[in-house]
Amino acid sequence: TTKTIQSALISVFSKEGLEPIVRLLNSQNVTLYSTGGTEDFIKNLGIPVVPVEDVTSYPSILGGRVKTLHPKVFGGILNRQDNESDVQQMEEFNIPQIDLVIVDLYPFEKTVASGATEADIIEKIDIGGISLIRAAAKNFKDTVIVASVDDYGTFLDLITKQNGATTLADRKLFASKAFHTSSHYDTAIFNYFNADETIYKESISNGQVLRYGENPHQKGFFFGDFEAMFNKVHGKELSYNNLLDVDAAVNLINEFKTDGPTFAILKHNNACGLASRNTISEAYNAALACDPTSAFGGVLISNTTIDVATATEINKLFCEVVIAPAYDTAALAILQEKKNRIILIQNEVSLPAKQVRTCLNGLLIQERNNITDNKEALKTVTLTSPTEQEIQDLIFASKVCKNTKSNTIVFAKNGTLISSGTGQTSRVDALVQAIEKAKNFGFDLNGASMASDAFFPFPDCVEIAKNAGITAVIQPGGSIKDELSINYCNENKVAMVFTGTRHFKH
Ligand code: 93A
Repeated sequence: TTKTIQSALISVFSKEGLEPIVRLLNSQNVTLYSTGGTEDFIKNLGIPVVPVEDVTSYPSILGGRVKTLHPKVFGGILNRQDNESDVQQMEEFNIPQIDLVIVDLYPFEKTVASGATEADIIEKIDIGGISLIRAAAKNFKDTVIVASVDDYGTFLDLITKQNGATTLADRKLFASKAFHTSSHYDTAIFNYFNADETIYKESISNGQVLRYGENPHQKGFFFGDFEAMFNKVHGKELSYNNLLDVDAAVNLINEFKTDGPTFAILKHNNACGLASRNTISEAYNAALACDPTSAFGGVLISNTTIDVATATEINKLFCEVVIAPAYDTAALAILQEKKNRIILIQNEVSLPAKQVRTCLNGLLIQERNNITDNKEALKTVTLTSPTEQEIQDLIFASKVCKNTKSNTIVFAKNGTLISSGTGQTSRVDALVQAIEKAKNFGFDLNGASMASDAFFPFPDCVEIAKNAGITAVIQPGGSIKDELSINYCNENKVAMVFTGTRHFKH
């Protein structure tokens, strides 16, 4: 698979940086073919070069629009050296082998940016060059393609070091870079033609048209395969906000796949109720008790089949969406009594590994947060260790934390979400909000566990938490002032564990 370059076709708009390459190729006895301006440049260096016209027996025609577009050129690039009939046709049609192609395309983007006229811009749409690039890249098994001035340095180093030879891996890497160049080039042309976004508007309407966006005055679309993830068995169309809540619900319940029966209630993408119990109806009742006010109009999700007892309880609540892996037949009949209630069966489909959102005039892309804190990852940093129950509650609270908008503080006890502070601009505000909510709904925080999505910059949070009754704390750790929080916990017999993993969610 290692091949030595014996012939090259060079056709570059900018001649900058080309000289050392041409000199090296010449010193390695490579036959050079070239187009008009590039040919002059090489000749002026005193290096022998064959005009491409000698290969095609055609002059450059139509004002240069057709120079290299010829079977003898493309045959030389695209022939498969291990294909008998290709080899035979090369001979039959007297096609010269081309091992290396170097192209620098017409500067389309620069021309657009210069404010040139449409006619000038159109002339700068490279046809032959882009075809040379795509042909050589396609045939990377036999051909080397250098499609950008940016790759000259790498190419020079490579053929110097390997004495004119390339490996299959080298050629494939250059091919990948070449398709990057060609796709970028065609995208720029598309963007120029689609300046008024007509095609973008057309293609967006291929998405699922939603009744509206986040608010009634905003248009909204969904792009995705909803049917692959859910079987909708009842209810009205899902709205933009329903979809966001369903997304949050699925992400949250995924954390409790291996736990016992677990039920969650979400509002505005955050959990306002969550509990794990021996039965799903107990879990539902405990989840609802967390914050029955917020649960009104919420999205409900279960990790277990919904039975009649649970459906009967759910039916007393006004809720937008119910999601579960399955429903007992009689339970489904009960839930279907409310005409608009959306009922979804969640299929076992994994979510994409990457998350995308718009940012300024572009996109932000990140890997999904795949770390779920577990017992093994916990490091006790205080003299007091958490009890077995507290360890379970700490992990439970941390899983909620990970799926709640930052800054957040989550309280949990005996497999139940007690309260949380969500989306606050300060951690202390989140903590105070959580304490207030717990009190409002009649919870006793004594012996409860606390999770924080990020470290405590000051010891104020542990102090306020301890005074509210918290006995165990989970947090990533990593503040330069960790020691102050640890000292406070030690003096007040609070257990604290570090996870080393931050769970911001913005
Ligand atoms: O007008 S083209 O699309 N027609 C062609 O057949 C063709 N072949 C190479 N432009 C073509 N090229 C481009 O010419 C190359 O991509 C390069 O940008 C330029 C090199 O021309 P010259 O060697 O005459 O300076």
